[in-house]
Amino acid sequence: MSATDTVFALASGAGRGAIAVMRLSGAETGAIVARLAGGLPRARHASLRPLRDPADGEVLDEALVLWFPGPASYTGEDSAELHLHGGPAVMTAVGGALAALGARPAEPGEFTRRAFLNGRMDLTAAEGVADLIDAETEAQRRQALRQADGALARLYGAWADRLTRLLAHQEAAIEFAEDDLPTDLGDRARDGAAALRAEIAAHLADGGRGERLREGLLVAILGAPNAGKSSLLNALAGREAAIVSARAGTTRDVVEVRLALVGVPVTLADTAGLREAADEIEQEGIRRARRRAEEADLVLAVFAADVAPDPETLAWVRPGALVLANKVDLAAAPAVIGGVAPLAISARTGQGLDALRAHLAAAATRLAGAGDAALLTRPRHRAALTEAVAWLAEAEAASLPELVSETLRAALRSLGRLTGRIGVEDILDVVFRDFCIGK
Ligand SMILES: Nc1nc2c(ncn2[C@@H]2O[C@H](COP(=O)(O)OP(=O)(O)OP(=O)(O)O)[C@@H](O)[C@H]2O)c(=O)[nH]1
Ligand SMILES: [Mg+2]
Repeated sequence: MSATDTVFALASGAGRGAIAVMRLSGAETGAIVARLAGGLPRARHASLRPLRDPADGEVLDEALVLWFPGPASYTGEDSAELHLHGGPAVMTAVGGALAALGARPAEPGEFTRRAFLNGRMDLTAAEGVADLIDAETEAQRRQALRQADGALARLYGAWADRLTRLLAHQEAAIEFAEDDLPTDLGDRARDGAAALRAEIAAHLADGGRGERLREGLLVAILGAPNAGKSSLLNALAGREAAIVSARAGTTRDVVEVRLALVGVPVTLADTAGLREAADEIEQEGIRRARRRAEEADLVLAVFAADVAPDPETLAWVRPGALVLANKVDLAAAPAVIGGVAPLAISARTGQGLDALRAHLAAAATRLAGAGDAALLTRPRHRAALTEAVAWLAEAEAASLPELVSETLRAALRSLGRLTGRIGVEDILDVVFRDFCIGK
């Protein structure tokens, strides 16, 4: 199986639909489409054609055929799209004909992989394409689209270019020490490394917002039995997702609902009421409640306004938690709970829920952003950039020119892994472009 095979795949979802898009890419695309559609249409123009079985000439479907000659195509190769009628039998028949004409079914992600291999996009943009397909909310869509469009590729590419130049200067200073080159090249490389390190460090100090937006936020509802946690979950979700009853200890397991808050995906987790439980199942439920709260980006600590605050929940009143006094239809909310002024709500009457939603929306924006900044979105990005920063710090501290060179090269490799670009040739290019060494 080679990367130069001509491949095909259904680009639209499986199942019945008005239209199904079959996509092809590879060197044989033109020949295969010409056989199937009785000639190639004009490049990048839609053309309605009968598709014929190569074996017996039977018409398989009337399709809109699009021909995208490489290299100005998504994959960089000759490619085509067949817009078929979206029935399973049509897709099977056309797939069979494509296979008979020498194409093979594509692997998952193979079109985008080819686009990367052919230099049409870097790794971060390819990840953006995957995220765009998975995006559930507005803010996620915005973030993924920016990344697919190359926002991170441009940022990291520009850093890699600067680093390549620094390295080239440093190497030139070593190699051609006797020649007629500026004498402060070494200092310039070190200063440049310091400036670049500060920029990358600032990019890393984003509070993990891009990663959180990609993953979604976890909000855990915690409180004593009967405080009204499940009632609150249902009120926020707008449906009866969790069982509510007057019996303390109703919820035994974690009950989760997915919501979108200001375009940020949020998993809201209702948990078992915290107390000294004798029952083994309830104990396990409480263990799970605590674990979920520890993982959460935000904890909603729920107290019932008509009973004294319980010590178990009070222990969770800490920075990052939102303190709620529920059941304010039964009793006035205390002025402070655990040193914090609680938000007064009633899951039953709906009082205070708009204010709570506003608080949650503000927290979501603060923790995850709105997807309109070029933020790193994956642990992989963070790891590579952290590594680059460490190498740059070493470059600044190094006294031997060869060591500066070596550490700059290591920093460049970290950035290169991030974007999937950068080889030694890039450095040679800069050396020979910036300095007219020899002829
Ligand atoms: N009056 C009033 N009753 C409420 C309110 N919220 C919940 N309740 C009632 O309080 C009781 C307990 O509610 P749940 O939502 O099951 O409480 P919980 O915190 O999930 O309880 P556990 O699952 O046992 O931990 C039920 O009878 C609810 O109807 C409220 O705002 N006002
Ligand atoms: Mg409950």
